[in-house]
Amino acid sequence: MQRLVLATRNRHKVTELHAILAGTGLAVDLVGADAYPDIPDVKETGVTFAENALLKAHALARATGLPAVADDSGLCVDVLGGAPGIFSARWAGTHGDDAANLALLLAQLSDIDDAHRAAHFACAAALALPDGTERVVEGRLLGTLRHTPTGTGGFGYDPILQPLGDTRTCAELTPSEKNAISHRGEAFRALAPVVAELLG
Ligand code: ITT
Repeated sequence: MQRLVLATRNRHKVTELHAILAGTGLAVDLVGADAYPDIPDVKETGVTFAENALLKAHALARATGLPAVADDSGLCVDVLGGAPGIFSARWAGTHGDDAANLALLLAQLSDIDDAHRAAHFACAAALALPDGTERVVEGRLLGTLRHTPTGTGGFGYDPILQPLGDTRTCAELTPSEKNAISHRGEAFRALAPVVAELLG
């Protein structure tokens, strides 16, 4: 089975992507970047989700000699002009401090009423081959932001993003409910046929 390396050390993402790609019927052996501990982290110097996803995928494909997939994702808040956006993972200063990121965002939006709390999760998913071939696709999950965190599932900003048409937050959805509508689900379901075409 073709091995595909996934350019993330975020274990939540590895779990989500296993489930999403399994659901597409794509037969690949998906391994996280943790399987290659000597490979240095890539600086995310891009200014869009797509640029960063491609940077991460190319770096891993070059380093491993294997096809690599990467995603870059984040929360985009309308009233903040799309922020935190590509800075979502380190909005409060420390990369991956989900609790601090969420608390800072809620404090910034404390005076904003429900009519102006539209936001979306965005995800760019990239495939890079060792020969430099690249593809990138995107997905979104539209919603509104709650005033207080609710739910214990998921990660990151899930406890405050309520998807359009639902009364629950993403942190109250089951993993399969979230994958069915999520930005990452949409992006990776779009990437699956591209992977099948280029590696098939
Ligand atoms: P890698 O770079 O190692 O993949 P990361 O967590 O840093 O892991 P990103 O750079 O893509 O990933 O940053 C995404 C941030 O955006 C993440 O830390 C969350 O704060 C937020 N985010 C992305 N997708 C999310 C989701 O499905 N639910 C909640 N928050 C999400």
